[in-house]
Amino acid sequence: MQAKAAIIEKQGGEFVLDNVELDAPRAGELRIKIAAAGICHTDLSVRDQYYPTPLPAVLGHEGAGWVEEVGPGVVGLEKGDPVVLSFSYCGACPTCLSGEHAYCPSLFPLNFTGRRLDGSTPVTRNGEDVNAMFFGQSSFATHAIVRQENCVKVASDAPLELLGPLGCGVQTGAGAVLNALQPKPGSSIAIFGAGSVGLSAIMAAKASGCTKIIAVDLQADRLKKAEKLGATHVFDASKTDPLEAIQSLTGLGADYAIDTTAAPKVVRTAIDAINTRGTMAIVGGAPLGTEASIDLNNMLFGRKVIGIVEGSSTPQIFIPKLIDLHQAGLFPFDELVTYYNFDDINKAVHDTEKTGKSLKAILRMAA
Ligand code: CXF
Ligand code: ZN
Repeated sequence: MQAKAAIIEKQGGEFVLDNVELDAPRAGELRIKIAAAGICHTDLSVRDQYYPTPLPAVLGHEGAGWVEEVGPGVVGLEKGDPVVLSFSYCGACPTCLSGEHAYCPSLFPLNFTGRRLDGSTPVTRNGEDVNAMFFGQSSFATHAIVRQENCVKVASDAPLELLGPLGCGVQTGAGAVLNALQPKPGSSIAIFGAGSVGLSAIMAAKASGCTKIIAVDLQADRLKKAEKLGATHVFDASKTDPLEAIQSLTGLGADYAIDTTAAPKVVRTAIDAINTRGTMAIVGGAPLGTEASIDLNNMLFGRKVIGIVEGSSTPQIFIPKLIDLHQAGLFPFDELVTYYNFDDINKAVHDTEKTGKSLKAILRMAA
């Protein structure tokens, strides 16, 4: 069938809207009519080729929509079902079978090669292959072929247009706290970067009963939002030394720190900002090969540095929980969102990267 897709043609280029042809879903796949899709920083990292997904490609990995066609062998999903789309995992390896789907060793081939594992792509333009299956979904399009592992079925009255970002950015921040770090009530946590991932972590820290929730950023409006969503203390790193400020506030350092910036200097500060036996988590994706320094003696005293991908989530379990938390008023992630029409994708990117007007842009395909 024909679909409209936003294609990155060349490194650093704008999205180009064009008509493409979608194959029928193969075994284990579905065709989804996309309602809306969020823009995540990783889409822009791939545009810039910090990750080597080949171009031209259809990106987009925070989609939500309705099942339109079900391929052979798909279990538990039917035509018309509303779904949130998340990352792809194999579902069959020991890591997946032990419930650690975010750490599937096939995560890179399934999410970043722009192809199915057999090298094929379901998207063509004028008879030429276009790379797709980005995060198993390529949802910057009116329709997408996805793997069943990507799909999280949601209630028929769920606010579908809002939910796409739960599939990546929001679950990355919230899951780092709720699934991976699991801070005890009364803990202190410092969150570096108050973008959509950091703000999701802040809301989750509040929901977990953390009593010192420290946000560090360079932009006053983001810090204001951080305060609104649960930060108890905010530091503008362009005006205040965040390390000194965190040490003086906590005495011995924070129990937990999360870096969402993937900037080596910030990562180093976040490690230095934790107490002995504290844990610092890296959740942001840096260009391949990026390195950061550590103070070896500091590490001797029981400090831990861990990487957390996609909030250590099993999307089919965690996303419904986030929806419940949202409905209970405990996770107001709608506060992050600005909506755009699909045709305005380049404006949405501009507002995300250049003006800071948008914390989490959502493109409406069905409008
Ligand atoms: C990505 C970061 C790079 C590894 C896969 C997950 N996170 C969100 O887009
Ligand atoms: Zn993402």
